[in-house]
Amino acid sequence: MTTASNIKQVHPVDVVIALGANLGDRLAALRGAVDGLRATPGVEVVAVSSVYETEPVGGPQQPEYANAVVLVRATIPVMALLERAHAIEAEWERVRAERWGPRTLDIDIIDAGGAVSDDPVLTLPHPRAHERGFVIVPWLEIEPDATLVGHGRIRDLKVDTSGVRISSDRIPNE
Ligand code: A4P
Ligand code: MG
Repeated sequence: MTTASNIKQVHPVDVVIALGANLGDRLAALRGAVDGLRATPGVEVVAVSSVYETEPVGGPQQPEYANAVVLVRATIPVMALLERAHAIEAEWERVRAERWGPRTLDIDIIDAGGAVSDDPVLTLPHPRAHERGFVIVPWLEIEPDATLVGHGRIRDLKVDTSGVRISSDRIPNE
C-alpha cells in the first residue's frame, strides 16, 4: 500500500482542493473554508473558482450543493493539509452522520502534485473526482490545462455536467 505519510514531495506542491456545502449558510461556509486555508502557515491560496449550484450526486435525498475549487501552493506535508481541512470542517460544525449525506462543509483534496496514494485516510488523487462535474467544471475554470494523474487532461474527461450551473456568488481571493 502507498501510505499518505510516505508521500515524498519536493516542496512547494500545488494542491487542488474541492469545497462543498448543502446545509446552512453555504456561501459563508465556502468563504470560511478559503479564509481558513489562507490563514494556514505554509499554505498560499493561488486561485479560487466561482461558486457553482450543483445537483446532489449519490447519498440520500438532500438539498442542492454550492461547490467550488481552490488551488493552493503548500510547503506543509499534504497530510498536515488534510488535518487542517478537517479542523476547518469542524469549525463549521460538520457532523459525519452518513456517507455522502448532507453537510455544512466538505473539504476534499483532489490532487497534490500528482502524488498517488491508496491510503484510506488520504487517497490520491481523489478516487471519484474524475467522474464528478461538480469538481471538474470549477477546476477547469481556474486551471484549463490541468491533468489528473491516471486520467489525462481534465478538459478531455467525459463528465456529466448537466447538474452543474455557475452562480453569481463569489468567494473573495485576497
Ligand atoms: N479521505 C480519503 N481521501 C481523501 C481525500 N483525498 N480528501 C478520507 C479528503 N478526505 C479523504 O470523508 C471520509 C474520509 O475520507 C475522511 O476520514 C478522510 O480522511 P468525509 O468527508 O468524512 O466523508 P464524505 O465526504 O461523505 O465521503 P467522501 O468519500 O469524501 O464523499 P465524496 O465522494 O466527497 O462525496 N454532490 C454534489 N453535487 N456536490 C458535492 O460536493 N459531495 C458528496 C460527497 C456527495 N455528493 C455531492 C457532493
Ligand atoms: Mg469529504
